[in-house]
Amino acid sequence: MSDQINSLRINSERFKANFDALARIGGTQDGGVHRPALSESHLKAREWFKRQIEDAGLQFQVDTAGNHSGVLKSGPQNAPTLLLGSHLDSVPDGGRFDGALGVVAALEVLQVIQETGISLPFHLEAIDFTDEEGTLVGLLGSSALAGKLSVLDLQEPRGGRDLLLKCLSKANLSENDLPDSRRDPRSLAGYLELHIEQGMTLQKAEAEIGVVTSIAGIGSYRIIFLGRADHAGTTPMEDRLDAALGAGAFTISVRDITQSEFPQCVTNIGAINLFPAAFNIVPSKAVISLEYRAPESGMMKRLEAALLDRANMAAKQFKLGLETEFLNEHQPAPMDIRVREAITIAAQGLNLKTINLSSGAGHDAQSLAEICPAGMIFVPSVGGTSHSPQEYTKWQDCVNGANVLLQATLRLADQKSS
Ligand code: HGY
Ligand code: MN
Ligand code: MN
Repeated sequence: MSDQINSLRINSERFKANFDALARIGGTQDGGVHRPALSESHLKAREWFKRQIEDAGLQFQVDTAGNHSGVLKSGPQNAPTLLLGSHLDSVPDGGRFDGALGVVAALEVLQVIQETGISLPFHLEAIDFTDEEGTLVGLLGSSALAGKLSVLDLQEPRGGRDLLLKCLSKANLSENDLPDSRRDPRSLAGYLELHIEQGMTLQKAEAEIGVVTSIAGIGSYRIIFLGRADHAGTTPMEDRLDAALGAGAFTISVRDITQSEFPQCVTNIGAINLFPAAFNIVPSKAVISLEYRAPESGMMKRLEAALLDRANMAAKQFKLGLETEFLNEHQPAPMDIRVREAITIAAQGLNLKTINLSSGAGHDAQSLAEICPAGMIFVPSVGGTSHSPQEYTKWQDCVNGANVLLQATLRLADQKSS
């Protein structure tokens, strides 16, 4: 590649101005953001993204899954498209870097390529995927684009069916049209995503860039223990059918079995809701939100079976009924070796230290990896903190990541042309 191309860098003032402007949309006191998928603040962030796209003279488009994009026709007429992007939605009271950094960096890369007028063997598209975080379904927009959204995903969504339908209609989307956002894999040259690591590996290794090797699979269940409502004052302890006991015993045993038998996996009980939820009533129902993650499908299946077995044991121990609702599962995804190479060479060209690492966090890249060559660039999270207002990445690391995204795009173009 020519020296002119090798020396191309992002416009860091514009990049920072855009990042800071976005962080103010749904911004919270302590420097985080609250932009749950299709909430008012998320829709405002999408409006902002659309304005940036149009002001930059890029072509705006939105598909039937609500994925918002800016397109730069940088290739020949029928060329495929290289997608660059991430997600503008956040977890409740989350951080301002998760997802947002990748979308703003993608926009910046398209603007630099547009300004320099370089022709590439593919078009470029900066994309914001709907509901990456699973407020509604999880990887909703990217699964739909990859043609992987199942009916079950929509019947038993993580956020509940009412919330899904309410939010879809607020965003003028309809569940029946979601699958129409599917892209023909032949129309895609690949997918690149810049993202914060959300862990400590880069910081511990004192590396500036992480080249992601694979993304963990994620499964979700609703686990329901059923007991009997009784008077909390007059019912002897030994006669109670207390759903809270089942939930408590299950919570502890989930942690125990994960650490003892599945050390490469993680599990999380993110919510326990008791009903009728009164001080003076023995809880008749406990509804648990369970998530489990594994680096490999076989291990994920074994972990799922072990967790359901523990739920049965907890129910038996306290003479409770048990209902288990499978919600959804995203398979572990290896990243494409040639995309990893492009990222590594790009980072080395910028004299940045890289390490290879797997991702415990889920990402839209794991949907895209099912239909095209996908890769991810990580930058360090200070203290590994994420999904929290304390999430922080040094600005120089953000600029490094965006420059690697730019240079990796150019290297993929080089690979494709040779
Ligand atoms: O939950 C995750 O791993 C991602 O942040 N959505
Ligand atoms: Mn994310
Ligand atoms: Mn996240």
